[in-house]
Amino acid sequence: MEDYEPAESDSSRIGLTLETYILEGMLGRREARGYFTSLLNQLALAAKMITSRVRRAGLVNVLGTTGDTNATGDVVQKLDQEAHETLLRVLGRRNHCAAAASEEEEDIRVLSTAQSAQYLVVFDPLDGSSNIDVNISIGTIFGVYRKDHDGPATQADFLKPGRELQAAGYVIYGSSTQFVITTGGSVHGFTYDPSVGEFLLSHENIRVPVHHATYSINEGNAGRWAPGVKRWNEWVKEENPTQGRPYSSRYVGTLVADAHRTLLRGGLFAYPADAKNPEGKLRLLYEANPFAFIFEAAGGVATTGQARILDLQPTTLHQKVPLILGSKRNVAEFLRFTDEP
Ligand code: P6P
Repeated sequence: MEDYEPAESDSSRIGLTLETYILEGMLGRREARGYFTSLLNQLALAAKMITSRVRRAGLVNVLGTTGDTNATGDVVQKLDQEAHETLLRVLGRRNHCAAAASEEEEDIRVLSTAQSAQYLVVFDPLDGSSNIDVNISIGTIFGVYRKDHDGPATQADFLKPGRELQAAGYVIYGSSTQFVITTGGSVHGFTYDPSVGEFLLSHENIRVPVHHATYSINEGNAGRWAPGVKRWNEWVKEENPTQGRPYSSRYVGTLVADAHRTLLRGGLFAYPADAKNPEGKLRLLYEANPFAFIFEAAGGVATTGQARILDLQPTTLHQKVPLILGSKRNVAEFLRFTDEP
């Protein structure tokens, strides 16, 4: 990952469009290159197109499922498929993206063999799609790698540790649509203004608070957790006002929503391994790695409980991984229990 100058927070920049922020290299890149800049703007365009469909989901007949299941066995919602196809179509237009790996497809999709196609994109087109029909926040997650050889992209090109990401981000389709992105130096949030059709800078240089008395985990899995996770879960709920416990529990069931809240407010999100999901449930390439890259850039931590997420060497496109994500002190509290024999 190249050395970046973290962007200073400058209120005069609030309201700048995402496109301007990228074009003027304000994501903290020393040498913003045309191809990379264009690729990020293509991702922003795809986000606008998906936003317009998500916002009308209740009105246009796109709710419900296609009847298919995707590469990872999840039931495909119509909007999943639309978001997937939108991202592939937009990324395939400018010959800067050589190939994409999506949650919705078993293998990679080669998009260009042009010399200018120097990047690879991983994405979950619509995370939390089971929440679409009940109007709960959903999101898109993406990561950008550089293709480091000539010739067509192959699946092996995507099996890079997350620390080699060049950019990562997500879009949350919530009470407003927000686009959060980092190229490694600092993390910035842009809020969509439908009246002008632009993402406007609203959260410059996001930093994860060092601690917050909130935890986010599906406690319905408690009976399947390892003993250390169970002990941590009891500790956060103990009545101990002098130590600020019990913590508050917040769980949406959409990774993008739970991670976004944790990024802005602090605390801890955990989807640990359990007896039913011994490798965890979340996907390394297009869920855990992009969020790990974002959280570390914002001063947070992302671990499996045993290893730094960004150091993991992927072996398959859709492999699962336990994910513990959040504020430094909250993650340290969690590991204190799970590191015990
Ligand atoms: P559970 C949504 O289906 C998802 O992939 C993530 O967005 C979310 O964090 C997780 O699964 C929720 O899983 O088992 O708590 O419903």
